[in-house]
Amino acid sequence: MPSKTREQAAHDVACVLPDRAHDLARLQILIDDSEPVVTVVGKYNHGKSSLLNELLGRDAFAVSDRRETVRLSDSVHQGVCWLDAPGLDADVGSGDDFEALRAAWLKSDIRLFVHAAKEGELDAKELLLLTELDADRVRTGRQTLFVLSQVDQLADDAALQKIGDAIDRQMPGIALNAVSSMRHRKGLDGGKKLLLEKSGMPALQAALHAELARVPDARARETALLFGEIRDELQQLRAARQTSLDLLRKTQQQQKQDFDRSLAAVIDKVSGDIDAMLNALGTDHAIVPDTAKDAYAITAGKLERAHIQIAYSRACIEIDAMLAGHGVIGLPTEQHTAAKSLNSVMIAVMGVSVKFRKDLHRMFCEATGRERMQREFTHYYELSADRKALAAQIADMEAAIAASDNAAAALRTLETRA
Ligand SMILES: Nc1nc2c(ncn2[C@@H]2O[C@H](COP(=O)(O)OP(=O)(O)O)[C@@H](O)[C@H]2O)c(=O)[nH]1
Ligand SMILES: [Mg+2]
Repeated sequence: MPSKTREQAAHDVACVLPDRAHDLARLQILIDDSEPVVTVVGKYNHGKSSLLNELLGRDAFAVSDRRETVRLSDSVHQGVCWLDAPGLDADVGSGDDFEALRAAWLKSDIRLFVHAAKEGELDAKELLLLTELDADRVRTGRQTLFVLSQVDQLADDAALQKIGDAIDRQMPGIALNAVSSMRHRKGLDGGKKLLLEKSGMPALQAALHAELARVPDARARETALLFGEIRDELQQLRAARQTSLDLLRKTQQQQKQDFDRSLAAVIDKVSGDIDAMLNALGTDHAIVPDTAKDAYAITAGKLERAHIQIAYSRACIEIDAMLAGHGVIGLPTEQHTAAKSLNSVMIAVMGVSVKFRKDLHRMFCEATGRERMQREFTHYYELSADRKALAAQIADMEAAIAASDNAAAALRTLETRA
């Protein structure tokens, strides 16, 4: 598959599972299936670069007493890619070193953990890394060979024994692979077989070759493992998202049903009240205008208007309380006017005009009037902040599920072409 398509597919999966970005990068390397990669890890100046040069049989990597290896450098030799990584104690917080370490970690099939003999036992940082590497071996099958380097710097075999014992107490059962790059080089240059043997390098080389032979199997296993883990995680996430969506939709439906019912009930109730009030009235005095001499007098017209107005207010208050209970409080912002007191759903639906008998009758006692209230309050209900937020949540969840499906398809693309 073109690497562009593959990158896009890996990206689609990582969008949904950002924590898997590293695994996906590793999978792409595994799919590439290039030469097995051997990486050195360990602290700086412990002889990592020298060791690689001896294993390769040529000076491919820079050896120095100073901090040398910052960038990752590689050399392909006899079907193996050798990677020289910066020292563990490199300033991992800063760009190059960190990138190089990350790349080394990502690419390597086999790690050579190098520890200089003269340093004695492992320090906390080395122990931690070795433990992590071991956990990674258990998970992905990638191997780490421990290498006790620069053993020529020890006084005698007793000193070597002592350090070996100390390290064994720290990492029980660990194979030491004691080597000296210096002896190996001298042995080669001088044609001294015994020195070559004593360098420990042939034994390490044999151990390494055995591990290299296992790389194809290990890679197949790791590929299957990573695909399996990611597939499972995608499925679980998809299922969890579907459950959330179902729940949100159910809530949305339930809320709407409750609202419809409450609204119908309150309209029934206030319509009944208004109907009873209107039926109990006698002659309509409200439309008889008051004259100037009635300014301070109580007239039948004023009483009638007050009576009607109070009944109407009561009905409005009951509806308003029901609406507030369902989160219908203000108007949607795009409907706001400069007069703040008018920005309410009650006013938008009921208007501000003074109501007379025929108005109340039309609004509350005729089917069309009640249907209009039901329809318009429902309209504002759906525009209320909570309802809109819920609708937005549902839309987000639907998008998340679509992304999950997209990721699952992308993973299958990666898997079938792997
Ligand atoms: N005596 C001795 N010195 C070594 C050996 N291997 C490396 N060195 C020296 O240790 C220093 C650091 O080596 P290098 O390979 O650059 O270490 P790195 O920083 O871990 O890559 C250099 O001066 C090397 O010459 C060895 O086996 N014996
Ligand atoms: Mg180096």
